[in-house]
Parts: sequence; structure tokens; C-alpha cells
Amino acid sequence: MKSDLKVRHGGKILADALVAQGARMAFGVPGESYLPLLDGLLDVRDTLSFVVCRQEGGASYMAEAYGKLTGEPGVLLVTRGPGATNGSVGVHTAFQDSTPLVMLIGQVGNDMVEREAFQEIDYRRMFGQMAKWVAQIDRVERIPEYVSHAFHTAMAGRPGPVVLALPEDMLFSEAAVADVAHHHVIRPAPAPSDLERLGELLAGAQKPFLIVGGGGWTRGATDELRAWAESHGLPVGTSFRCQDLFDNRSPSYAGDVGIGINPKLAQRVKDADVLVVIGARLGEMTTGAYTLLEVPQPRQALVHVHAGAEEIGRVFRPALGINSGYPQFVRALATLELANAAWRKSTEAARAEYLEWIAPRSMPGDLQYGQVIRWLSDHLPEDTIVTGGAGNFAGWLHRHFQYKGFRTQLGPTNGSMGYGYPAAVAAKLAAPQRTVLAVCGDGDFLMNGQEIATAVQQGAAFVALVVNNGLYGTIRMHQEREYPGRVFGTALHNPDFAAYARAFGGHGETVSRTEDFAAAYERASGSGKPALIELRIDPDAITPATTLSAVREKALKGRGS
Ligand SMILES: Cc1ncc(C[n+]2csc(CCOP(=O)(O)OP(=O)(O)O)c2C)c(N)n1
Ligand SMILES: [Mg+2]
Repeated sequence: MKSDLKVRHGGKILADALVAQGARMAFGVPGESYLPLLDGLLDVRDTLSFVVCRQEGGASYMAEAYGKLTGEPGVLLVTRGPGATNGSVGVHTAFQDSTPLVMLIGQVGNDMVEREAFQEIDYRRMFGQMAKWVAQIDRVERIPEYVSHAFHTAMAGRPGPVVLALPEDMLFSEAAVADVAHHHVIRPAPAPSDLERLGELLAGAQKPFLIVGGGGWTRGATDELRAWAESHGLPVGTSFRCQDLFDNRSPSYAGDVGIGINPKLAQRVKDADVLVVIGARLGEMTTGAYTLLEVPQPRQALVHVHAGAEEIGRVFRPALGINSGYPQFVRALATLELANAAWRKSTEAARAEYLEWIAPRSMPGDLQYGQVIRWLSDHLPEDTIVTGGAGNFAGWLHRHFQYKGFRTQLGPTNGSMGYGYPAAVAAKLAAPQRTVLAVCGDGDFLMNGQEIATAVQQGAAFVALVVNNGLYGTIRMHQEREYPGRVFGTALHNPDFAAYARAFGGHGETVSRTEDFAAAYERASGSGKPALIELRIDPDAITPATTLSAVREKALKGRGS
């Protein structure tokens, strides 16, 4: 009965709605535009904690990483225009990475909307292309309905970000309304005829290859897929920065189909007769810039399994498109009997090529960064969460680290710099019992290095590596290739990173030689504080396989100079 309902202000209705939808952690920077929401959050703080951050960019990556790690929508709270624009990077990341996220933005009151009032932006237009749904809650009594819709939309099909704007007067006003129960997760299952057709294609295959990727997986589904692929001796690769979706120690694992791909693996994907892609979007990074498959009609018989119907046939016309959630698909897959095993030998060859590929090569300088990554891969607990950002430094991580289980990797598939550090803060807060390692570049780290303050404030103890080459190295590499010798805008003058960490109350180390790393890591991880290890590498060591000078020389030769 309506009269039994308590009257609550908008901020309280909203905080209760978030709790009802299952939110347990929110990240953000406060604003005077959403004071009632802060007031509502105060009352539910034992259920839903609010992590106060230093910049909305960092907060938005934290919310995104939380969503990626837990599979539940990350919640991001920001203020009007400046907060929303700072926080937009996490929305873009969540969209490209298929991560569920709900962003709440304090908005100008309805009494002054459309006057370009203080910090006013129309978020429907601003986030139109970046989010699955953008709305403004204009009536306080409809908050539970909007929040329920937001969580359903963020989770349904291909997960992604949703944005809700909150006019100030609406938040302050009151209503007596009921909460809405927890959202459902709506994802389709494959039709029996889809499985039948897949069975026929695989029965006739000589060189099949599977690629696994995207958002919307569960631990159970990745385990079941591994068991199925191994029992049939099928080779499996993972899409860009989704290497943790298939245990890298499996005899079926052939490597990652991403940036800096093993050329032999690229050839294998090209030569496949049946290519089964489960969850990956088949974007630029996973297709070698649309060269591993022909656009729009691939030579391989492409089976594209995706939770978002609109992704199937987006670039490549598949032989078979299956609109399905991945746990639903993998469960059905287990019922598929395959007599054919013509590919077992080539799976063994793919595995051998992968193992050869991940062995570190020697690079210039006293600090062999590849060996450091190998050491970490061999010594860290199996369930360690490794976060990374964008830059060439991540290439060593992708190539030499072996991911051993579901959600042990959090990386931005949209290649957004500054992700690794805040992602690690969120990971440590969401999974305090697990070891967390952030791997950052010197350029990458300082995009969100201020979030060390958040890590210290929250007591999130993890180790961050900052790979210092004094360069926006990735761009320098491309610059030398396209305009050899014409260096411009890519050098960095860096602070003393270890001192920077200490200034915030963290632990800091600087390592310049391979043999000093293990002891420094033990000290850092044993410090019980947010710890940072600066790795000083030779700037000439530009990728795991080549040097900057070799890139320049090759480019000069190519020009006949
Ligand atoms: C937010 C953002 N800004 C700019 C870029 C373009 N970009 C890609 S890699 C890179 C340099 C990365 O530098 P650093 O973190 O030092 O890594 P390195 O390549 O030197 O290993 C830049 C500027 C980007 N990907 N993301
Ligand atoms: Mg650098």
C-alpha cells in the first residue's frame, strides 16, 4: 500500500536503488550538484562503499575495472560538466571493452536547464555515441524505474556503459516510492540448429581455430570452454587484452591475437578453414587492422558467437552467426560430439610456436625487462590480478606473462593510457585477498598517478611498476618509422618516481639492473603499503623484439638515404 511507504528525498531513493540493484562499491569525485546523493550514501555506507578519488578520469577507470573484474556494473559518481568530461574516458573504455558501468552525473536543476547554466551540458548529446543509454531523471518518483532500467541495460547482451543525469532540484525533492528488486541479466542462448551447423562445420574442418574474447564471461564458462577445447585438441587464441579468458598453460592455448602478434599465429588465423570467434568483437586490434580476415567476406568459414546481435556481420559476413551469451553457448557446446581430430598435430605445433614466442630476448641495457616479467609470471600467485595501460611497455607484459585464470588481467582494449594504476586500486579494493600488480609506462602512469593518494587513503596495498624510458616510446617508434630522425614532441622529463610514491605515504624503489629486481619486489610487496618500483630501461629497447635505432635505420634504408 502506497501510504505505508516512507517519504525519502531523491538522493536517498537513489542510494537505496543502487543498493537494491546490487551495487557494493562506487567511485567518484563529489560535487555540490549531487549533495542529496552523498547524503543518501551516508546511510548505506556499510553496504555500498564510496571510494573518493582525486580525478574523475581515475575514478572512471576504477569503476570500469571494477565492472570488468566482478562482472557487475561499476558505479561512477561525478559532478556537472567538468566532472562528466573528466570521467568520460572510462565511459569510452567501458563501451569499447563491453564492460557494464553506470555513470551518475549531477545536473543543472530543471528550473534553469537549457540556459547554459553553470557547467551545463546536455549529456544525451555528449555521451550519445559513447554509451548504451543516456537519460535524465526528471521526476523523483521515477528514480527506481530509471535505475532498474540502467542496470538491466548495462548488463544485457553485450554489456556496456549507461549514463544518468540527475537534475539538482529533482534530487532535493521528495517522494514515497518503493524500491525495485535486483535486475535480471538478459542474454540469449544458442538455438539447437546453431549447434548442429557448428558441428557440421567442425566435422569437415582440417585447420580450425578458436578466438575467445570480449566482456560477459564467467569463471565457470571459461573453465568449461577450456575442458571442451582440450578434450577435442582444438587450438585457441585470445583477443587483444583478453588473455585471461583461457589458461595460458593449457596445451590448447596458442597465444594472443592482438597488437604485436606472433607472425606464425597471424598466419595460422589466416590459414584457418573454420574460425570460431566467441565473444571477441573482431575489431582493428584483433584482426591485424582487418587483414587476418578479408572484408567483408572472409575466406575462413567464420562462426561468430556474440551476445550483441548487432556485432554479428558488422564487418565480416559470417558463415554462421550465433547470438548468445557465452556461458549459455559454452554449456551448449559441451553437448557437441566431435569425431574429427584432424587438427591435433597442428594444435601441438601452435603450442610449440607460442612457447618459443614467449621466451624473453636480450635487449639493450642492464635491466632486462622481459626477464622481469618472466620472473613475475613464474613467482606471483596464480590468481594475481595484473593491470596494464597503453604504451609499448605493455608489449612485454602481453608477450611474456602467462595468465593462469579468469580475471587475472585488467587492460583497456581501447588502448587508453593511464588505466593500469587506478584499475589496480579498484582491483585491490574489490578483491583485497588477491595480489595485485599494476604495470605502467612513465607516460601512462602520470596520467593518473595522483590516485596513489586514493590507494593510500583506502589502504590498497599493491605493487606498481613504472617502466621508465623517458619517452612516449610508442609514438617515438612510429615517428622514427614514418619520419626517421625527425624527433618531436615525444621526449619526457620525469620526476623521481620512487620519491613521488613516498611523498604520498607509499613505498618507493628504483631498479636499474635485472639482478636487483626480485629483492626490490619482495621489499615492495612486503611493505604493506601502496608500493611503486621504477624500472629504468634503456630507451633504445623499444619493443620486446627490436630497438629504436633499428627502426630508424630500417626507415632510412627504405627511403634510400
Ligand atoms: C589517453 C591517451 N592519450 C594518448 C594516447 C596515444 N599514445 C599511445 S601510446 C603513447 C605513449 C605511451 O608512453 P609510455 O606510457 O611512456 O609508454 P612507452 O610507449 O614509452 O613504453 C601515447 C601518447 C593514448 N593511447 N591514450
Ligand atoms: Mg615511456
